[in-house]
Amino acid sequence: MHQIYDLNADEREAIEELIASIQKTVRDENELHRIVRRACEELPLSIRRLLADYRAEVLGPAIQISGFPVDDAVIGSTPLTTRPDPNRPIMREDIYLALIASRLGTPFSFASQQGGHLTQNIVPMKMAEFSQLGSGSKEELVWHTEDAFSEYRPDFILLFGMRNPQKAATTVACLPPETEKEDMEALFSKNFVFIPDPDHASHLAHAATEAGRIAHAKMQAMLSDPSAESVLFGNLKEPYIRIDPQFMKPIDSQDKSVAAYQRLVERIERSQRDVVIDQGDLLIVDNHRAVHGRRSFQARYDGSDRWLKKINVTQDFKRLSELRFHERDFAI
Ligand SMILES: O=C(O)CCC(=O)C(=O)O
Ligand SMILES: [Fe+2]
Repeated sequence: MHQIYDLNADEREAIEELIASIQKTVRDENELHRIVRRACEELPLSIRRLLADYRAEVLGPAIQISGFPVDDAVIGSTPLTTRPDPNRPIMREDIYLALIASRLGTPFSFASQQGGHLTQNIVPMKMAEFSQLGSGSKEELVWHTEDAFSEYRPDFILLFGMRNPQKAATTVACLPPETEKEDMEALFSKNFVFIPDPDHASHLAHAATEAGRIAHAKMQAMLSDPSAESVLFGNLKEPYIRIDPQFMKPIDSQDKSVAAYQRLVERIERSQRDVVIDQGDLLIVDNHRAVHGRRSFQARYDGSDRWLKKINVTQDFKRLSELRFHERDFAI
C-alpha cells in the first residue's frame, strides 16, 4: 500500500546543492519558512511531479522517498529530550523536510509542542517510556490520526529517519476496504469527542510567555467543552478518517456508530503494516486517508537511539491565521 521512490544520483546532487545554498544564508526558522516557499520550486522535476500526484490522491495514502544521504557523524548524537532549545541549529535535514513539505502545502507547528519548532524531534525519553507519546518506547504507540483533537490538524505529516538502529517500525493503515456500507454510514454520525493528548495539554500549564499562556487556555477550553465529531467525513464513497482510540470517546454509547467504530478499530488493528523508517528515509502520510503508529522498542538513552524528525503540513494556511500569535510565524 505504500509506494517507495528511490532518489537517484542526479536528484540527490540537485537537492544537496539547493539545501547548501539555503543553509549558507538562513538565520532562523521564520526565515527558513519563507525561503522554502520559493526554493521548493527548484526541487527536481521528478520529485515535484511525484508530490503533485500524491497531493492529488493519484497515489496511495502513504509514500516513501528514500536515499537522502545522512552523515551519522555530522548529525551528532540523538537528543535525550524533546524540550525546545533556543540554540538549536538548522540542520540540512530540517531544510530537506521543509522543502518537501512546501510542495505539499505550508509547513506549520503547534506552539504547544516542543516550543513550536518547525521540525520536531521524535526521540525516546526515559520519563515517557510507557506513555502514548512520540517519546515513548516500551509501549506500542497505538495508531492514530495525528492531532485528531484539532480541527487544524495537519493534512500531511512527514517523518524523516535521522537514524534507526533499533529498526523500530512505524505502522500505517488506511480505512479497510472491506468496511461495510452500513458501518460507513453510521461512522458519519457526529457522536464522538476528541481530547488533546498530554503532549499538547499539560506542559504549558506554567508557560512564561503570552503565546504559551494563550495556547494553554485554548487547550483547556477544548478539554472542558469538546465539540461533537464523526469518525468519517467528506465523500461517502471515499471518506476521510479521523480516529484516535486512546483519546476519544462516544457521546451516546447506544448509537449504532459505536458498534461500527469498534468493528473498524479491530479491522484497522489487523490491517496495519510495518514501515521501518531507516536513516535517510522520508515517510509521508496523508493524515485524512491513513492512520499511523509505532511498534514498541528498547531504548538506550545513550545518544545512539532512534531519531526521527517530523514536520506538519496544512493545505490551507489561511484558515490558521486566527491562531497565529506566536513569535514563530508558522506556529499556531
Ligand atoms: O515514531 C514514530 O514512528 C511515529 C511517532 C508518532 O506517531 C507521533 O509522534 O505522533
Ligand atoms: Fe503520530
